[in-house]
Order: sequence, then C-alpha cells, then structure tokens
Amino acid sequence: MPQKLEIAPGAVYYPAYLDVEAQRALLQDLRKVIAAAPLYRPRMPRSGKEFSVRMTNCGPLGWVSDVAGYRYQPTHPETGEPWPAIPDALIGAWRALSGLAHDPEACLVNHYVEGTKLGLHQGRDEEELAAPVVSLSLGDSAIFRFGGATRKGPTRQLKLESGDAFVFGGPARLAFHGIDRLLSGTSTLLGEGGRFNLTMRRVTRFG
Ligand code: MD3
Repeated sequence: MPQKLEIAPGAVYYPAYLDVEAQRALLQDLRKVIAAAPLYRPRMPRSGKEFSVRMTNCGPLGWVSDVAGYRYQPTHPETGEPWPAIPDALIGAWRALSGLAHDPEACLVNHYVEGTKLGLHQGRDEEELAAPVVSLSLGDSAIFRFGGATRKGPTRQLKLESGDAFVFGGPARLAFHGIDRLLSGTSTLLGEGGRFNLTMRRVTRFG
C-alpha cells in the first residue's frame, strides 16, 4: 500500500506512488505525447516574457498562456493540431486518486531543466474548482513551494521526487504554489536529465 500523507487540508501527498516500472511506462507514453504535441515555451500575459518552463498538454483541452492571457484551448498554439489523448495510465491514476466520477479534460505537462523556476501562483483558470488537481512527477527531484489561499502568508517547501503523486482538492485547490528549483542529477529515469510534471485537471463544470 502506498503511503498517503495529508500535508495540509486537501493537499494529499503519495510519495513513490509509481514504482520504477510504472514510471518508465508513463515516460514512454509521455514521449509519444511530446512527439505529437512538441514542448514549447509559453509567454506571460501582457509582457510577452517567455516562461523558463517548457510546456505541452494532452486531453481535449490544454492550458496555454500568451500576451492575450491564460486560457484553455483544444489545439496546440504552435502546430494548430488537437492535443493528443491523455494516456490510459494517467486516466487510471486520476480515477484512483481524484475521488471523482468525471474524467480529466486537461493534462498540462511541464518540463524543467537546471535553472528553470515556476513562480508562486494560483491555479484558477478552470471553471470547475470543485475538482482537484492531480500531479505526477518524473525525473529529477524539485523543490516545491506550497502556501495558502493568499499570496502573503506562510509557505513551506517540499521535495517532489520521481514517481510522487499529489492531489490538491478542497481548500488546497486554491493554494499558492510554485517550483523554486530543480535538483539536477537526482534521478536517472530521463537519460537526458531534467524533470516532467503532469497535472490533470477538470476544466468545465460537471453535468
Ligand atoms: C495546487 N506545477 O502546473 S505541481 C502548475 O511541478 C504547477 O510543475 C508544478 O505549479 C510543477 O500549476 C507543481 C503541484 C501543483 C500543480 C497544480 C496545482 C499544485 C497545485 C493547482 C492548484 C493547486
């Protein structure tokens, strides 16, 4: 039985949720997703400044950001193609961890290399905020920062390792969070090094 740790109300941590075999299988699925929907560097709303994290998506909808703002859309912003399907193994993890009868509509893939940061932010671009976000990490470990529902106020750091799963629901759904830094060389899963984080989300309201 995998460990289950509630680190804050609604924030449930499953260390080593995926064993190494399952991580390798998921990585193979992810390589196919990226072949169909290449990683690209989104830009910040207004400023147009590039993110340091590269991103892609799978599922009927994908999260994108450009000078016009943040939104979900059904196609890749650079290729214009529909996003590829969410791999079955990911849907399986969502069903096991989310506690929801509805499947995810979006899976955002974030890619980190040495020096990549993701500043403290809130995830509220979804209409259905009653659904949790389910996160899986592959590759090098990263220092995750997790706070409360306001930008000010205390935050804590947690190391996310390859195979770890996290569910952010209830009061944690609107928690500020980010990635402070990558711990390069901590995993051999990705031959090239670096880290992938996959976050599955429900976008539209249930019904
Ligand atoms: C809590 N991703 O995609 S995963 C993000 O490792 C994001 O790439 C980080 O921050 C990453 O927005 C951290 C943990 C995470 C992801 C999404 C959340 C926590 C969340 C959305 C709402 C609440």
